[in-house]
Amino acid sequence: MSNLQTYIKNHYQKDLADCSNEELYLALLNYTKAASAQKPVNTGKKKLYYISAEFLIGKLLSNNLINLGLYDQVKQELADAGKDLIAVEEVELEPSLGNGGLGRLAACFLDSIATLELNGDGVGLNYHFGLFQQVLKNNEQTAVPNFWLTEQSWLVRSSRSYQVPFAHFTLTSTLYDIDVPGYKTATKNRLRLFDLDSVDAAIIADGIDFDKTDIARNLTLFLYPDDSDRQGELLRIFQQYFMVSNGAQLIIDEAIEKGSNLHDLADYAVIQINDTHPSLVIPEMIRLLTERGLDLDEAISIVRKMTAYTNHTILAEALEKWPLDFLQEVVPHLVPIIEELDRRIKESYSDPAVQIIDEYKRVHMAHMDIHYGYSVNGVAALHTEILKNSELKAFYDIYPEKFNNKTNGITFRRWLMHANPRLSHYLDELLGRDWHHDAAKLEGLLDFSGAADVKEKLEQIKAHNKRKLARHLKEVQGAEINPDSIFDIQIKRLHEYKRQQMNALYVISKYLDIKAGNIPARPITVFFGGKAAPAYTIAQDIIHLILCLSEVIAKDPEVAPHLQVVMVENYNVTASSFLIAAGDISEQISLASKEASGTGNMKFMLNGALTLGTMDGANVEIAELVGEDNIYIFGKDSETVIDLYAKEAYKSSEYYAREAIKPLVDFIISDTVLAVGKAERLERLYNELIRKDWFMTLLDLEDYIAVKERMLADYEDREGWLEKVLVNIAKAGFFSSDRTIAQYEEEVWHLNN
Ligand code: 26Q
Repeated sequence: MSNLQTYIKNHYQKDLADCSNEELYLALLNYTKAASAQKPVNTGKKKLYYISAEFLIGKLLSNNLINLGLYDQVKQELADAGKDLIAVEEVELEPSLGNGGLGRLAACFLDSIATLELNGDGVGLNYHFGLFQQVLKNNEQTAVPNFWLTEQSWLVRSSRSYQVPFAHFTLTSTLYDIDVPGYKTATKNRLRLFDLDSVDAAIIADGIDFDKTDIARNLTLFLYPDDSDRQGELLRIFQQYFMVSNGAQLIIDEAIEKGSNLHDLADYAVIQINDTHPSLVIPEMIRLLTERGLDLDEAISIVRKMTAYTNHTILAEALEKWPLDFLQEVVPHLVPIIEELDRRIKESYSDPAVQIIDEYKRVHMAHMDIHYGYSVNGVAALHTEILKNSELKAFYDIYPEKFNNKTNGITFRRWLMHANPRLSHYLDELLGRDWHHDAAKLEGLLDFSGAADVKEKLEQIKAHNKRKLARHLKEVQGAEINPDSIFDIQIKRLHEYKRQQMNALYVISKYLDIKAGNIPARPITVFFGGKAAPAYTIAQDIIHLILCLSEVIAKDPEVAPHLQVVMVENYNVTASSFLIAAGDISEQISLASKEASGTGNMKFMLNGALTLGTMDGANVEIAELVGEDNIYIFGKDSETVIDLYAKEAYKSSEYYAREAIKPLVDFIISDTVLAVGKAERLERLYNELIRKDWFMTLLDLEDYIAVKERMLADYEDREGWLEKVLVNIAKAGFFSSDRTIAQYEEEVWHLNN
């Protein structure tokens, strides 16, 4: 590849130094695409199709440059011409093709699959607006369409196109590809995103509302925020079927192109079903195979040999159960197949818990996946144990051999090299570069335990990243942040089980403490970031409370110098890179048993933040790795919580009555907060907490406050704190998604053997 300067001269007849950042971005986009176009795609016989409704890939320019080995050269060339790669990066719009953890996981996995040179593509949908953009106004969230598709982009329109039959019409798809270059590999993979040429943004009315019945014009307009309204559900089925029918046709075509006779399809393809959103691929693949002449028994047995399912949740409301009526309305040709799959199960098993179609005629998508796939995995050790012992016990009893754990991971290319270049370079200096390909090598950092110069450097790097975040937030939302304060960060989708409301109650307790004259040793900045599904009222109310507290505190001269609350607007992958590198305290405070894994917890650990968390999801594994001295654990454990649910024994009113808790909860509806907020929202949240509190906020609140206070006190022992930071970074290697993907290959996919 010629250098960038020459490329720009040849293609744009201009000097690099004379280009605007916009021109440089487009030049770099095409330069990078050209570089990856030169790489051949992986060609192994067997191929993985990672089907997912979400791929939260984030901006791609820098990461692709890193993976292509061009980053340092390009950065230097730009700098020589007085240009800044960071400023050029800002021109790129972030694709918002995901909601949160599950979508980001899929993106990290694509990076690792390519890096390990495994033959595997992502398959999904090309949403024109993706997830909504969050605008904070009057202390509330509003949702507006997030425009990200530009005329020139990473998408490459392919010539592949399929017919997808629905009840009353057939749609013709177009396939777009995005290259996924591995980290310094000879080969690449692709993200295959299906779309419809007829989609038309003109049908968007107000905000993110649109005519949900005009399928040909709306099918790939938006990604669904996780709890959709009733009429939206039909559209969700349209989207899911469109995704999997295209995916199944692609799989069959590519296998035939490589010589498959379809009887041997399972030697050519394996499908990973990312949560139940792509589950209709099972009946669709069976339909397509029988249409092509295979008999039903054989089609079922082939599909069973080639599909594997990942579960990401135990929350009942997030497990998809589609009314058979809905499927009849959208994809009637799948209904007899699903009924037959269900009939076979009912013939063998009498337990209603394992039925595919239940007594209310609802189709349990996860049940179909477990019966008709060969592998079921959870995403962290604790989560998989809960699936086996309670949530999916009836299935584990039938198919113990199908169950396996794959603890999630994150790609260190984005979450260390790109998000935190200073730390990344410093680790190179101390340890060499072996960790780039073998993350376990980070353990070498333990050799520097106790080294004062290393700790000092880690401190400097964190301070730099804190200033960088402060500058960024000043620029994008005008926030004035004290970079010398402790950065306490909770960034993730808004959900009651994640308990942002508990953190807000801590803020109240700190506020009242300061008002009472107890000044903290050092100022604290509490950052929140996250979107709430527009139809999820209580989550909106929690955002409202956070924003009100932020205003109350900012306007109180007694408190403002010591405490600040910042709600980061439109939290997304781009924002998270800044936040992750700058965190001191990583808030991972879900109700034990409810967070399947979490991946933000891993990102913070890798970047030298200490975890304040419950024994939930992957926090449990972090705790095991770093040891109890290097993590701050509080709250009831999962067994206790599961037991409380089983016995219906948790009464929030009993906790509310406690002396330490009542004033905090009451403050939500105090005159102070009501003066800046909406009574309806604040009262609803207050009532929810004292009457129901389904996710047991008040159960863990006192312990949370006590442990957080201990953590803040420990922060003042800088030597001691930085020792813990060092141990956390050293032990983070386990959470590389390269490790996770190697395990999927070894235990589930078997692409190379
Ligand atoms: C369901 C039905 C209808 C419409 C939407 C949905 C829907 C959409 C998105 C249901 C769930 C999701 C997303 C789930 C998710 O992000 N789960 C997270 O997955 C991470 C990766 O495994 C875990 O780390 C998190 O613990 C888990 O919450």
